[in-house]
Amino acid sequence: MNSKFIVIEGLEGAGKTTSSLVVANILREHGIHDVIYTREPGSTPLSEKLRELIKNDTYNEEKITYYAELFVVFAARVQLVEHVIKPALARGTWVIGDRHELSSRAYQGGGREISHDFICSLKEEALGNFNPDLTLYLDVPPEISLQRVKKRGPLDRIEKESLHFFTKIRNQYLALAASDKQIRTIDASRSQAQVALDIENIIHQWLQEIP
Ligand code: Z5A
Repeated sequence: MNSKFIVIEGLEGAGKTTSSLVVANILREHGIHDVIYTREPGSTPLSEKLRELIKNDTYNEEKITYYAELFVVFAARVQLVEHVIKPALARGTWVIGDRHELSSRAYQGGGREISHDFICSLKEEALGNFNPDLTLYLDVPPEISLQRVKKRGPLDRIEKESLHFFTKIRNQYLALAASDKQIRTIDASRSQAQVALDIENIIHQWLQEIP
């Protein structure tokens, strides 16, 4: 079987980091041990710098514009895909990604209301037909996601946005997931054990279906 790119998506605190370990365990049960983890924005030296820039909110009151935000997350993604993900897949390593392009369509498209067509054309131009093989979307109401994040410590620039902003993002995630069979939606407002069980079932079944 060729190596694959599996992405985990969702609002902050949805459980993406926790779930990537669950995915790796299931792959291991299937004899797949050669796995790397990525996070977006991040996971290359330059992309990690861009991550710091996008999460920070102190630029002497200079606001990051919505388009600047979109271009920064895309710049980080292109670096990651070209320097890490594609080479990994080419040498037979599986990749588990904490966020990918669906995040831009949800946050910058749904949250910031940048045109979906524009984001798709940017993606086509920068990454062509490179896409994840499977996306697990962890669906959680923003009220719950923000509660979990607040327990963790100080909020970053994006986490300080309003509930309305995160509601728009969630609605966009749900709409995009409903229209794409490659995206599987999981109710992540339940316990970690229940979420893990769903992930297990989805991955087991998906692996059987791979030709
Ligand atoms: N961003 C963007 O705007 N556009 C883009 O294209 C991309 C990103 C790629 C990345 O931040 C930010 O960049 C993000 C979107 C934006 N901004 N915001 N806000 P990040 O990587 O730092 O944050 P994150 O991706 O949202 O990760 P996170 O906050 O670490 O959340 P998580 O990985 O989904 O959750 P977790 O760490 O696994 O769990 C969080 C806590 O909840 C932890 O204490 C767990 O024990 C607990 N948890 C997890 N699952 C459960 C369940 N089921 N029940 C109870 N408690 C749970």
